[in-house]
Amino acid sequence: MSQRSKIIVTRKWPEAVEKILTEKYDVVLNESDTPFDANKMREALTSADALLPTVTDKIDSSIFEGITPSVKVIANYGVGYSHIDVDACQSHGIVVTNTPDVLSECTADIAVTLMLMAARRAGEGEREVREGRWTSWRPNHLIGHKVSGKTLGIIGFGRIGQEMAKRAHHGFGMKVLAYNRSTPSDAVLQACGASSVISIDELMGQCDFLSLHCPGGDANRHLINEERLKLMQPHAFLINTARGEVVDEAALAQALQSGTIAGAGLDVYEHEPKVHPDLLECENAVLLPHLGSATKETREGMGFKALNNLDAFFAGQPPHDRVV
Ligand code: 8YV
Repeated sequence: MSQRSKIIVTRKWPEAVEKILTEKYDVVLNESDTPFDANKMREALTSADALLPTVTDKIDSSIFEGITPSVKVIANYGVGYSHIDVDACQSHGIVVTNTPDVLSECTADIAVTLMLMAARRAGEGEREVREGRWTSWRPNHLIGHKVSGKTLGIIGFGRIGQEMAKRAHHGFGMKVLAYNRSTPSDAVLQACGASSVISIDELMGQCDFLSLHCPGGDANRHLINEERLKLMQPHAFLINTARGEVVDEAALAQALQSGTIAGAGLDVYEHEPKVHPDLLECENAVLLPHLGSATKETREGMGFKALNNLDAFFAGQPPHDRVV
C-alpha cells in the first residue's frame, strides 16, 4: 500500500469534511480547536506534507526562519489569505490554495445584515429590549436611516462585491457605484445594476453606504483612513466584511464619535479577536465576530474545496484555486 500523505488541520473543521479527510489522508485533527502558537506552527510545517490553516494562523516570513519545511502545499480554509506570506511560501517551494466562490453569497448576506442593522439601529434596539430599557412605542424612538433607494458604494468588485451589488440593486433598489483596481466589464456591471467609478476618493462622498470587499494585506492596509473618512457624508455608513486591516480602527472610532459619519457595521477587525476599545464604546457601530461565511453549507463547501485542492495537488494536477 502506498504511503498516505500527512495532513495537519489547524482548527476544528465541519465533521463531514473531517470524515473524508480522515478516509483519504493520514490526518492530524485539532480536536480541542486550540489555535496554534508559533512553535506548534513550525512543528507542523516541518513534520507534515500539507497544512490546512485558517485566518487565525499567522504564517509570515518569520515563521520560516531557521526551519526547512516538509510541507509542500498549504490549503487555506477561506478565500482571504492575507495571514499567509505567499512570497515566503513560494520561496520555500510551497503551493498555496484558497476557497473562493463558495462563500460569496453568505459573505454578501452578512454585509447586507450589517448595512440594515447599522442603518435601522438594530443593535441598539436589541440591547434596549434585553436590558429592560424599552418603555413604549413612540414616534421618535430609535429613528434610523432608510436603506431602500439609497446609493451604495462598493470597494472591491470581485465575486463578493458583485453579490453585494446584486442584493442591494435588485433587493433594495439601490444605486450601486463600484470601485475596482481593474475596471469591471460592462456585462458584469450590468448584471449587478452597477456603474464604475475611477477612484476611491471620488466614491467616498457619493454614497450613503460604503461596503468593503477588497483583499486585506499590506497593499490595502488603512485604505480607509482619517482623510478618506472625512470625505464621506455625515449620514453615511461604513460596512466592512473584508479584512480588519483595511480600516484604521482608531480613525473610524473617532469618526463615529465625532459624527463625521453616521455609523458602521463591522465583521472583521485589525487584531482579531481583539476589538479596538473605542469601537466597543460606539453605540452607532454594529459589531459581529467574523461571521461572513458562518453557515453550515458554506463552511462545508469551504472544507470540500480545500480537500479538492489537496487531492489535485497530490494527484500531480494543478489545484483549482492555486494562489501561488
Ligand atoms: C473565513 C473569510 O471563515 O474566507 C475568508 O476570507 O473571511 C471567512 O469567511 C475565514 O477566513 C476562515 O479562514
